[in-house]
Amino acid sequence: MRITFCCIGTKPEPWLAGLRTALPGAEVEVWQAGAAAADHAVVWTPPQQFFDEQTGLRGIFNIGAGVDALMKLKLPSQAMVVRLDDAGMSVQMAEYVCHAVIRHFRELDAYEADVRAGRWSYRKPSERAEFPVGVMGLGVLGARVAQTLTQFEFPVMGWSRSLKVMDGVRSFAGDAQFRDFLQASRVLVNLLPLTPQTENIMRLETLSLLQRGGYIINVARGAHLVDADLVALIDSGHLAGAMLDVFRSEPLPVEHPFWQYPNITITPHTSARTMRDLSIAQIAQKIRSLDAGKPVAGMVDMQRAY
Ligand code: NDP
Ligand code: OXD
Repeated sequence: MRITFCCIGTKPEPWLAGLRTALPGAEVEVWQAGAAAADHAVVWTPPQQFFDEQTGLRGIFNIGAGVDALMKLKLPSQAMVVRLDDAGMSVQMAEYVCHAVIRHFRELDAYEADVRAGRWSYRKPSERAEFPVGVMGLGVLGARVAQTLTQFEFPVMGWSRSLKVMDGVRSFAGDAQFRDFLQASRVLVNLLPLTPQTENIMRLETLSLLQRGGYIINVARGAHLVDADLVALIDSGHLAGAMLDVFRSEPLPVEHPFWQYPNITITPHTSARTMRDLSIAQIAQKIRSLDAGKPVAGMVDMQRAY
């Protein structure tokens, strides 16, 4: 079996070594233009040339959960596209989002500023009931985040394409219930895949439906959010602020207003990192299952684009 590795921005050696150990007998090499045809590919944001040359692939294994970059390319039609399915990311996402919600709810930035200014001051505690959190996307990551948030006794809501049944989480589904979901939320967490249906989903018209004092946590993709609309709603006082991990252009350009904007906290696409060893083990297992004709978790539905 031949596996080709084409992960832009990723140091290949440890992945090659890990895949070779996990799949003894497989030939695993970094892709170069003109390389021999492979059976499977391990990829992250590969160029179109990669797929133009590697037309016989049976499996394309993405070393991330989001496949939006792949969906922009023309892929070999017979190849199965498989994404990472948690692989250590859901716990990180739960940590990051709970941190963001609690930091905002407990006014920890304001306390920090007070302390730095030498002030020993108290703020009136907020009521949890007044901070309903809505999670967009109740898939592998969103479900874990929503469940973890219930531990802190926030009212938690979730929105997805299909209705979910989750303890302590009020579920909304489909376009028909989107408005009700937004109106019931004050803090909005985005964990949707980026697809033609979800691009620009956080814009003036939708974010205006959040309860006053709303707060945005975007950990999915930058193109879900219309940046200027977020700024306008913070300026108008409708939104209190945002914590953003993902951006339309990454790294965030130096001149972008988010770097310095009051009440917007940014992090460099780090909310849930790909864990190499767990990912290698998962991909190796998926390759074995695919080759044995067994079901593979995390198979991308090309019609839905996630
Ligand atoms: P999943 O595919 O498991 O979950 C996607 C969820 O979104 C599902 O609940 C799905 O609904 C819902 N959904 C999709 N389209 C729509 C729609 N049009 N309307 C309503 N709901 C919709 O993905 P993951 O949870 O694994 O990952 C989510 C995203 O997180 C990734 O696509 C990626 O962009 C981002 N990500 C970001 C990282 C970071 O470091 N910032 C790291 C990892 C991922 P249903 O359940 O009904 O199908
Ligand atoms: C992913 C990511 O999609 O890292 O896994 O953003």
